[in-house]
Amino acid sequence: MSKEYQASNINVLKGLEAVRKRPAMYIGDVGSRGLHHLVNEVVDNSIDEALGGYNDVVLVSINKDGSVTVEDRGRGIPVDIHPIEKVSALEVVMTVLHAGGKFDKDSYKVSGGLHGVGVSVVNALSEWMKVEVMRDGKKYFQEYRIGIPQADVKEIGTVSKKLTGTKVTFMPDGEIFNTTKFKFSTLAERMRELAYLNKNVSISVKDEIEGDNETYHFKGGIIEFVKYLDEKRTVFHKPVYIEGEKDNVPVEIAFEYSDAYSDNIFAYVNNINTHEGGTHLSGFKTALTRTFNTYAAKNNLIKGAKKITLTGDDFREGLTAVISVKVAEPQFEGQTKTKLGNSEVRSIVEMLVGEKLSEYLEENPAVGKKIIEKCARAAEAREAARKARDLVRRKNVLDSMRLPGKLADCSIADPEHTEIYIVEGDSAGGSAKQGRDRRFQAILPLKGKILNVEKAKLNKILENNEIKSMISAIGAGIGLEFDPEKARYGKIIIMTDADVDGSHIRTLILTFLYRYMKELVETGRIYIAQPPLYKIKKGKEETYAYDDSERDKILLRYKGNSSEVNIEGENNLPKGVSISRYKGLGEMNPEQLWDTTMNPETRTVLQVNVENAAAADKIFETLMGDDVEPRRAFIEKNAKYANVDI
Ligand code: 0RA
Repeated sequence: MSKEYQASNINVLKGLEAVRKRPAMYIGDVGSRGLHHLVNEVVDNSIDEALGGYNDVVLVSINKDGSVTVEDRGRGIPVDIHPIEKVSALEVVMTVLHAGGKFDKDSYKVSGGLHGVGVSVVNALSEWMKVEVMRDGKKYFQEYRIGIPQADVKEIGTVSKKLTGTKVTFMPDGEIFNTTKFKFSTLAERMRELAYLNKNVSISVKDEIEGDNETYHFKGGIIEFVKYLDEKRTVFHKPVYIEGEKDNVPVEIAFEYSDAYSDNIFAYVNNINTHEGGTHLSGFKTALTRTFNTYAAKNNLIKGAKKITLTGDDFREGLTAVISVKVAEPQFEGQTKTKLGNSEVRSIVEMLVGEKLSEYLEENPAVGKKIIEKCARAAEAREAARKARDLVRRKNVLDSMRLPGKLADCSIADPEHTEIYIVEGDSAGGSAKQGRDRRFQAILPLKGKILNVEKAKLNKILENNEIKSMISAIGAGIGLEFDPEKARYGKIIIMTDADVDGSHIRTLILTFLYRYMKELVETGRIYIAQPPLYKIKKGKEETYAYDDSERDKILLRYKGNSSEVNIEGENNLPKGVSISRYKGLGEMNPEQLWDTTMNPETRTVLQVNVENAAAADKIFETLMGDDVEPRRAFIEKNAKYANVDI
């Protein structure tokens, strides 16, 4: 059967082959990110069913064998014979590129970015895949290997007529992916986000290997989302909620103000986080500024000796907002294809927000007054900060022409090829300066504590010496004026000791970069150096181990596999072998530092990425906010990942 099948479906095979040949074109990359994208792709289909009102349950499971199952209670993929392809529609959806959407024109299909490539792509990249469909009182089944059906769709039983749905199980192909290990927390974060954005759906995730499980169902939708985002902040009022639809574009917005200094606006189109913003976001911002200013003027709410005009920035300080729009044919633009381009959406959002927010303010004057007063205070503070910054500028400290004295710059100027190591402590800085390749590696040692930017006003931040040197070394400004094009280095590598202090300093630096040079984080230009934890010596031979398991492997090699190694007692070390644990970078001489941590040929660096911006925001808030207890709990739970895997 299989051979005959292949011969008659040559186009299908060609399509699947194209996906396997260039997987990155379809799913972004073949690392952990691309791997998790497979799950999102299947879940998107279940959510599409929910958007149509046909589904309210999604179950995601990491199975014991490492495969993933996504199950829903939607209509079930149709199984009737497809008029053109002459095979079951189920088989077409599972094997033909972009077939899924063709059945169902009315729904808000996601057609940009990396989403919406179709389940067939997941199928093509899976060692095997199994699908079960419940429809019309029957249960159907089909199985595939690297996308190729192993038999026709088969009826395998009967179920209650009312019970419909789809269950897809797939094993990612180890020949395609660098890693095939799914991470519960990555899946759970996305499912939580989806549950906030789709209030009618209950989404469960479980990990049969690690034993984790979570169920997310938020009846309050994005109202609960903003509350969750502001959980650790002091808020000034209950969330404002705006909902409406115009020209077939449903718009949903929730926002509130807190005592935070930054703004946190998360804008979604068809459940995709549009990191780069776009017309929906600009429509919202314009309406927010205009409506509040009109309201303030009308009610004479801005007082004080000199009348200040409130700008958009003033109305966004401390603002936490979630914008969610559904667009039938979204155009995604920008570097990472996460910027909405549809121009009609700007005026739709602008009009809806203008109208509904004015109404809201008329009905809730106390909230209106609080917000205006808060934003007026923000304007005053901004004015003070501007003066402070001008003063600093005049002193030339922030001037990119004047580099910090501690910086050992590299000789190449092209950021394409250069990197800067931000190093904890002068002594490690000294070793790094001597050990580096000075052509393309710059070293900036930082001494003492970096200010916690999560808790300080901009003018205070600009007074901090360590922060000033980072700003001028990188040379691209900060905050609203930050211009990633101007960054003097391609990679920014944070190198701190492998101890608690080092991890704290690393988090402080990351927080600063995330809040004030966000694009660098978003475009993957921030890295974390990985110095070794142990040096193992036998005679003249020295080996480095970067974690405990690596250390044990090396020891086992020295000992031979004859007996177990117990490193707890030094006495049990193999004969002639000694171990030293590095306490800090300063203990390594320049050559060692180069060999183990800085040589691009041999080092490992961890790239910091923001897979999920809402989760990252929460992490920084938890790590750097006022409450000690959640921070302690978080660090204990995530000791290894806390600072890296944001
Ligand atoms: C094509 C057409 C219809 C539904 C689906 C695909 C569908 C796909 C997936 C993938 C996972 N869960 C899914 N649920 C549904 C429309 C069905 C109809 O018109 O009855």
